[in-house]
Amino acid sequence: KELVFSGMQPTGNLHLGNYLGAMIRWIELQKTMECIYCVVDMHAITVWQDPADLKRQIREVTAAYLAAGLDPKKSIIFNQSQVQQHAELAWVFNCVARIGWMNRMTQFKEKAGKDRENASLGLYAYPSLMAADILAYRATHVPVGEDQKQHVELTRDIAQKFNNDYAASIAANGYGDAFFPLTEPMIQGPATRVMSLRDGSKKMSKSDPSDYSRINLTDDADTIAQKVRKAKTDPEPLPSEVDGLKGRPEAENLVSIYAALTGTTAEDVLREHGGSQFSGFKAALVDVAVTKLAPIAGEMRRLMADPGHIDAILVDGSDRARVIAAQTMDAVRDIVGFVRSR
Ligand code: AQP
Repeated sequence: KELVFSGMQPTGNLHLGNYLGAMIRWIELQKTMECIYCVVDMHAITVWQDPADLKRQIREVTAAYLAAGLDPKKSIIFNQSQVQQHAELAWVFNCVARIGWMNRMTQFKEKAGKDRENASLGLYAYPSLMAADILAYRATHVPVGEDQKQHVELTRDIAQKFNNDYAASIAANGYGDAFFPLTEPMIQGPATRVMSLRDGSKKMSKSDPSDYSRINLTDDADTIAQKVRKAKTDPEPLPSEVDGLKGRPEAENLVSIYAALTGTTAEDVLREHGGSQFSGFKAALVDVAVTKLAPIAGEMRRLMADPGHIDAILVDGSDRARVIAAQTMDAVRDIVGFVRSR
């Protein structure tokens, strides 16, 4: 059975990269597929989070999901820590995954930086928990931005090794040939890697110290306009063909953002704006960005005024998620050889 799973970390400052790289696709997918969208709070604490801030950020990410158009009646929306099977399955996967696999993860290298000895063990094991998030639901599709491709591939490696190592037990317990699916990453659309507005070689990120590097989902119209106006560009006008964007990462980034916001392609954008100076193109970009994002920010503010309502959605989503995850975990206990009384 096909099932979609994805999530975001409640680490503050949800930005245009999160929205265009992942969320915009999630909203489309919920129209035709069964979808589970998680606020991955256990991932968030792999780096220090102030407890009061974390609580607020969990509700803020949930509010962003809802404001952007995720429907809790259609999709399951919940926070990870309320479904304990994620942590349980992650432990089993820690014993399936190999240290050598983790050593190849580029996100760990980037996030741990030079002081690797001081990074949390959780940050190192992050991909194993992510595999558990996905496979607790035996999800077949994971819509993410380009930066998460390596982690979804690792999820497939873990699923494959589990299926191989336990093949005899999977069959003996009546679970067929393979227990876990080999999940597909869905990396689609014109903006799978949105770059920083200050530096076209760095991805737009929550943790960039410069707020001018990103457009936050909570930015008001004036702030969006200011950030777009200040965005780094080169002196040439826009090309009329996509080929002309080669070697011009900042121009390519703004064109991709425009295309993703308007549901078109870079070709379409250049057909309309090729030959324009950046001043004119940026003004058009501000218009489309404000049109798309201002209502989301407004709705987020409205939702954040009633945290009880957000919490109720998370409790309901967690209850629904737990039913599925518990079935998977019971089967995993049988397959691994744990004795269970219920
Ligand atoms: N710049 C981006 N372009 C496209 N997609 C992006 N995503 C993140 N940044 C971009 C996608 O957003 C989803 C959620 O990401 P996450 O919350 O798990 O954290 P992240 O990837 O670590 O996001 P950040 O903003 O880059 O956080 P920091 O600064 O803490 O590292 C994922 O689907 C991701 O691909």
